[in-house]
Amino acid sequence: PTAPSPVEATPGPFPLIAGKTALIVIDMQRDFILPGGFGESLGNDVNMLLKVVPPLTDLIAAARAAGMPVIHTREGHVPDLSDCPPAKLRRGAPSKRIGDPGEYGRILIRGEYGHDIIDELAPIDGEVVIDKPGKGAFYATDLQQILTEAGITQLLVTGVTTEVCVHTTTREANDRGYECLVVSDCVGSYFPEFQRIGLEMISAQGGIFGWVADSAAVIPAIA
Ligand code: TIU
Repeated sequence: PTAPSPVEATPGPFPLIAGKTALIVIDMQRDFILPGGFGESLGNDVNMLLKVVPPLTDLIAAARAAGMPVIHTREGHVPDLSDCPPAKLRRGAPSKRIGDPGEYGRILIRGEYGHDIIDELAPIDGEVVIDKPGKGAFYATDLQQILTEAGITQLLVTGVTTEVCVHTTTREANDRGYECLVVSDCVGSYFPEFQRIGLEMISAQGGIFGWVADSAAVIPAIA
């Protein structure tokens, strides 16, 4: 670990420490991002998420070049749905429910094409992929243990969606003592107003559960 390189962030500088920071990429899965997947079956316009891909591609490349760990997550369930609470299965009125056949295989089921990460952001050899049944990346996963063993205390948080899995994971991480910077152009929501307010909620009240900065501010600090 070297001295912190401060990132210009809201509500104030984020002390990024090389060797103690990981980049987490949440749920950049075909089922959320491509037409015909779970996201669209919920009634959402998936185009809203596609704009995250170019800046996130650059951020992941910068992290890899700097030797910063990149950790990917995927939301989904085992084929018999035994890890999916009935309440989650019944929720809402999607045109297709979790486990139903979709355009890319069974919706949000591990091992199906739609459950996997989009080609542009595919993990490379050696990167951790966390399969999670919930919205948060800590619930019912090994993430905390993996971070502890790697000596990680700070997270750069990216992925989709801002107000659901990104928020849940950032809140869970904050409660566990991690300092989290959410990268504003590398997180996406189906709802523009949730994107804006979701980011404001993180850094309000003096950074109540995190910091926010864009990739242009983060990339020079990790290079
Ligand atoms: N990954 C994630 O955010 N899961 C969701 O279900 N998000 C929605 O916004 N629906």
